[in-house]
Amino acid sequence: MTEDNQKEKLKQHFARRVTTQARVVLDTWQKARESADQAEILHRDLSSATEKLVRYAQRFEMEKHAAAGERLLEILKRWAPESPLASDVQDDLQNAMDKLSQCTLRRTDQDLEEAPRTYLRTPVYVALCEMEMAHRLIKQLEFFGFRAAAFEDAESLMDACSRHKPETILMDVNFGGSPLSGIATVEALQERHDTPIPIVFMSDEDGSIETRLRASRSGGEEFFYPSVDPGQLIEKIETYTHGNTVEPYRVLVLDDSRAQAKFMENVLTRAGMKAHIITEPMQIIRALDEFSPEIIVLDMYMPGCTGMEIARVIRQQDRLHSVPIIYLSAEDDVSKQLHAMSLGGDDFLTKPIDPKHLIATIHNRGRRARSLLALMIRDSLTGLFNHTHTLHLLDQEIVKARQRDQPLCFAMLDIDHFKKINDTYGHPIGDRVLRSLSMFLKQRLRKTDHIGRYGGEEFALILPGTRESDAKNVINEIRERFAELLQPAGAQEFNVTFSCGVAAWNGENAQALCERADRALYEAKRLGRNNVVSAAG
Ligand code: GH3
Ligand code: MG
Repeated sequence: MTEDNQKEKLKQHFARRVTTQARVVLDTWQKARESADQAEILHRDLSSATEKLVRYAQRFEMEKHAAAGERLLEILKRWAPESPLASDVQDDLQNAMDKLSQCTLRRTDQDLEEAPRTYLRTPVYVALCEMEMAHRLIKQLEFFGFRAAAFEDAESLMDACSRHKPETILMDVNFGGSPLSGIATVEALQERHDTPIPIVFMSDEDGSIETRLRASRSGGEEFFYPSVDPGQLIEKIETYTHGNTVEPYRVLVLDDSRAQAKFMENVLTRAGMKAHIITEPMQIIRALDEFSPEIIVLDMYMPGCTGMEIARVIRQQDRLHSVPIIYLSAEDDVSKQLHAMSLGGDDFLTKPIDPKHLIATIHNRGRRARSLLALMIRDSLTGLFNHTHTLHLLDQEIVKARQRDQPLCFAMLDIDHFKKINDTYGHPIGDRVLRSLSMFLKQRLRKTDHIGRYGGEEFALILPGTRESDAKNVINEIRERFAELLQPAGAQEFNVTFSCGVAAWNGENAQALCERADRALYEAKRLGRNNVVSAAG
């Protein structure tokens, strides 16, 4: 081993120690939040764990971890041991923890194995009459990267909720022991929060309309009767925990009046949207390419050309066919408005614009456009990108990788002996397996990665900015964890594995890259399945 090699190995070894300690800190924080001895745990355990983290991080020169740890210590010192935890201190602590978990999440060679994705999520609370079932479910949830906790009685659940609002609660209608006592607990809980907690109700005994109504009124988003298998429940829980992260709408505004454009930018930004403003019609093509807007707002009359002419040009491009176009003008002649709409517009707003009206229109159009787009580019069973869109994304990522001179990996993944799963347990269970793998991948890959359903039981991963060894490590970890996951099928359970071929981009086009990944996948199958194989160069 060369000296450099040795140094690198040592560095990795120590880096792991820092990330492990960071994990202990995050763990202690979570434990404290759910415990009645919160203050004591924070003062005693959290302080000492953090001190250790800072010491390690300084010694091994991991500045980000050191800074995050120091910030934590500062906050802890500010807070006197005998006083209760004030909400501003609690917020500061949470922010510092978020920072810490972010630096722990960074996917470098060193902390790849440690990445504790789960800490970024708020918990799912499980309130079922049968503790055994609750614990089984929690185990499954944890496999998917959720943090979950079970409760024995209404009191401890209420207590935990007041300390940490959960993302969702899975609730037995009769939780607590008597008929409908679960719903009563939820009613009491919701009164304490400004925004209701989404609840997934289940019942073995009572599916009557009266009960369903009462459950729904108390914030019940789902009602399972008679009770369901864990796979289905987890899928629902996934919906409620992911729906919250809505990306801001990207709105492109073309208006030749600088003042009007500025006003629009202000209104849109304040409403939490991403606005890109241009005042020169000839910049439109470039803005479309670079900003890829989801909604376009066009002024009707500009020097040189009209908004309607611009709309026609936009509509001539296939990929922009479904992007909503909203016209903006002082025009109040209805027949002219209708004419403008017939040329590819979706809405017409007259100046002066009422900001509320503008925002409402953009929201409505944007939401609809997103759901239409999702139908076009996503696979309906798994919600992943479909084959065509995956290839389109791969083309785009190749262009970016070339521009930025960055690595890029493409992986093909195929479930092992899937036909047998269908034959043994039936097609619906097969479908459930496909969804469970797709959720698993979504949970464990970065936001910047793209996941596609390439074919029946074949998935494709595009991993920008990733070297082959990193890609292989990440996928291998996913493979091992997925293989441990128990797939429920009625009273039975089974395990599923997948094989994968990874190819690092070497300057070739998308087709050649796919072919290499495909050959590596074939090789992975040939070598006995349940493994990840790198493509030949
Ligand atoms: P190998 O380990 O070699 O990949 O074997 P395999 O059985 O997974 O591969 P094979 O290509 O023989 O079978 C794939 C099966 O996947 C056949 C097809 O019926 C099934 N399949 C494809 N799409 C779907 C789907 O959407 N849902 C379900 N349930 N099954 C599907
Ligand atoms: Mg297969």
